[in-house]
Amino acid sequence: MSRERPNDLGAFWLPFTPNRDFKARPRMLSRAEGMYFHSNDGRALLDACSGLWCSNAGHGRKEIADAIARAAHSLDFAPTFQFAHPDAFVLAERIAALAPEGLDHVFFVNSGSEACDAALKIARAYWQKKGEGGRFRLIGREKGYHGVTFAGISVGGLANNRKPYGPLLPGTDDHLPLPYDRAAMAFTRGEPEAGADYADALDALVALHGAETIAAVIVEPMSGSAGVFAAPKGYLQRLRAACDRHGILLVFDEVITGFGRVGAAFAAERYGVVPDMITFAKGVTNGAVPMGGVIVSGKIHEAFMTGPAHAIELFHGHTYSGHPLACAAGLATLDIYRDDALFARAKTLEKTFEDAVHGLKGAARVVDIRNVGLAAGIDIEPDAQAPGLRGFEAMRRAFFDEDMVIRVSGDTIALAPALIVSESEIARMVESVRRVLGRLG
Ligand code: PXG
Repeated sequence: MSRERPNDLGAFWLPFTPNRDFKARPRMLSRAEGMYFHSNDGRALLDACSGLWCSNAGHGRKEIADAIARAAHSLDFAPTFQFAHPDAFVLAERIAALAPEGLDHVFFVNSGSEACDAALKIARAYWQKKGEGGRFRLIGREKGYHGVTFAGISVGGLANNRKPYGPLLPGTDDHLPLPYDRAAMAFTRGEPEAGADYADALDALVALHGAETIAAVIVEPMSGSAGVFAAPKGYLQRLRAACDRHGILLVFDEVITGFGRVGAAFAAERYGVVPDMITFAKGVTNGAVPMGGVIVSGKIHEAFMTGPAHAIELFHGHTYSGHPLACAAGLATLDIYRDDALFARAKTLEKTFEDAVHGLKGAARVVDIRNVGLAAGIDIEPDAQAPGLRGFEAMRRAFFDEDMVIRVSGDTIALAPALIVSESEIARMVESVRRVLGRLG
């Protein structure tokens, strides 16, 4: 960190943050190590959400820092338009090896948003290549979060992210329902038993529009930002079958679920369902350098590898696609996941985590608790006059009273600790949340 201190906090416009409130009482982080952030007033803060669901191996991993430094000294930048560098190929291979068989090509970008945007563009371009350019519709899901590009918010289903920005992308008006019914599913542990038939909603959209107009369906195998909604048992299989019946591409947005969050390299592995594309970001570099990407099936990739050999097959990419520092961080991160067997550790800890968070049933104002892997959503009863206020207050109290960093979206608390979390840290997290809930207005 630079030693310079800001003179005032005016210049930086914080993302997804009430800026005026923040600047009145800042929550400033200055260092991070293991399960902890350190605030600039000297407190160690338990990080209950792996940064923003990204530092899955815990903070301050020396191997990653060293790899980034080596890369910065030896190859600070290399274009990947018409040129490349070896690490990008090695990392692509390593990522593809973690994905289900048949998903063996990786397109690099710099964030989860760009990953979703790229996947949706590849889907439309694929159908044009196949001579079925009439397939343009991109179908998302209610409460879905696929980042903040125009495509991402269009297939996304979070109203606040969409409303200020219309009109949105044509061909994205239809959304599948979130496979969740509070009356039937509140306080479910893990994947709900019932609800696979929510996937049948795709048949209704096909009946309405014709399959020949639909390019792809994009879903998070576990809705993260919406507040941790696990897919019901059999739901993703049924969605895969419906896509197959109608020739529609299926994209899993694994920006959160990838790299161990659900006890496997990808949710595709946990559920035994093979999508046509997987988007990833966050955990691929442990959050240490921005990076994202799309893992693409051989079938899709092959469709592009036609035409004259000198011609560009996909007019897409970024200055920083496959950036050397990101690739170095990615390789060091994947080594840690493998050497420390962190995906298996997440799986082993899942039950302990589940028992701990469901222990909050009956705590003040808790109206639902959901979990899968090392992720949990805890719904607080909203203040009828001010939705989101209690969630916001919970986050602030956790920080100032409990020395803990939690994520909230609206009135839902999200817990998603790094995969290195100890059982005692899980217990502490939950007890801190309990105290915070007890003190809410
Ligand atoms: N897809 C999914 C499933 C995500 O969760 C993105 C795409 C976009 O990634 P980028 O790198 O562009 O932010 C995300 C991001 C939260 C929270 O606490 C979630 C995200 C980001 C920040 C906060 O809900 N998810």
